[in-house]
Amino acid sequence: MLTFHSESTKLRRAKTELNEGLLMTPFECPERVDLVLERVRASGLGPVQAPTRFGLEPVLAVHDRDYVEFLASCWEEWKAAGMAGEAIPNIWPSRSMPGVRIPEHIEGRLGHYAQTGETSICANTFEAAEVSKDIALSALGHTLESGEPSFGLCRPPGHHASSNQFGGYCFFNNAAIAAEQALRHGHSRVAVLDIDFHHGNGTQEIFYARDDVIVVSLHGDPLHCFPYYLGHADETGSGRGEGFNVNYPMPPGTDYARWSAALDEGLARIRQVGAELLVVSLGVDTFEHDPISSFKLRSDDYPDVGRRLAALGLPTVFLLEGGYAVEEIGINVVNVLSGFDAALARVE
Ligand code: OKP
Ligand code: ZN
Repeated sequence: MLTFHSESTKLRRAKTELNEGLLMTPFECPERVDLVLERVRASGLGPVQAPTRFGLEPVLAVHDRDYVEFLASCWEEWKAAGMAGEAIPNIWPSRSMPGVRIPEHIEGRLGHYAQTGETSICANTFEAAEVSKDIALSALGHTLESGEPSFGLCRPPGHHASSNQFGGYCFFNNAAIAAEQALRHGHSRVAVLDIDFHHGNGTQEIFYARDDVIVVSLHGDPLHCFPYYLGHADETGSGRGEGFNVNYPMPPGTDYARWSAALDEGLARIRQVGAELLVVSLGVDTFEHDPISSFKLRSDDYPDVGRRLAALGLPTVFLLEGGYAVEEIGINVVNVLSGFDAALARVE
């Protein structure tokens, strides 16, 4: 399997994440990329290639222009306003303020475009997000051309980013951008399968009213887990999108037996609707030792995840999302990918 990677994903190195009432060093750190890459190389998964540049047009196909412009200038505006630290959102228009307007001050605009308060914007956040989506689009391009699977070593991740808000370490929704681009290249139905521990609320929002992209997400129950407010089983899509959003919320402590049964159901649904291409939002924060999640998957479970995905028989693009047990992130990611490859080899 071909891996797409760029050192430029590491340009974002935020100093702060608001977690458990403390400003901490972010879990979503550049070292994650090094450790996955190291394991890709050591395992002989396949060649590593640099992404090509696609510009902002494919981004604007899923994100609002004013949101993209905000991300592009946020850090400069924040510094120009004389702020001492990183751009940490701390004020939002609330439900009790109907008809709010977007303010001019960067602090107010930051809150307007933020879902959550843990994610700081710092120098080069926009540049890293651009490279991350270029990696996703390059991986997609390779799979569209060759039919072969590919892996985009994306960072920052994307699945929480909605059409007009960042949050949960995500700025551009890499999986949504890739899925939309696959449609523009002639596919009529694409599946996004999100196996990150956290619900892919951004991906859900972007495609909620559509039937050309089916979104299937397995995640911690939003009654107990971030991002809390979306991801319930009865969120099934709207209008023509009814039935094309499929959520499998599962309780803290979920093990591989339960999780893989949900995976099989999700894969059956993807097969049933005739999806032609699979985009996998690949988070390995389902791992038993992940510091911010609560599922119980073991490193040895991940090759079987890859095998089950391969059995779908679809052209497949893997895009990295979460995974914060950095010691094991490389092993867990590459276990999925090599399990997938090994199953393909058996079919050929
Ligand atoms: C991003 B991705 C836990 C708080 C969670 C943010 C998590 C973002 C996850 N106490 N904070 O989906 O891996
Ligand atoms: Zn996650």
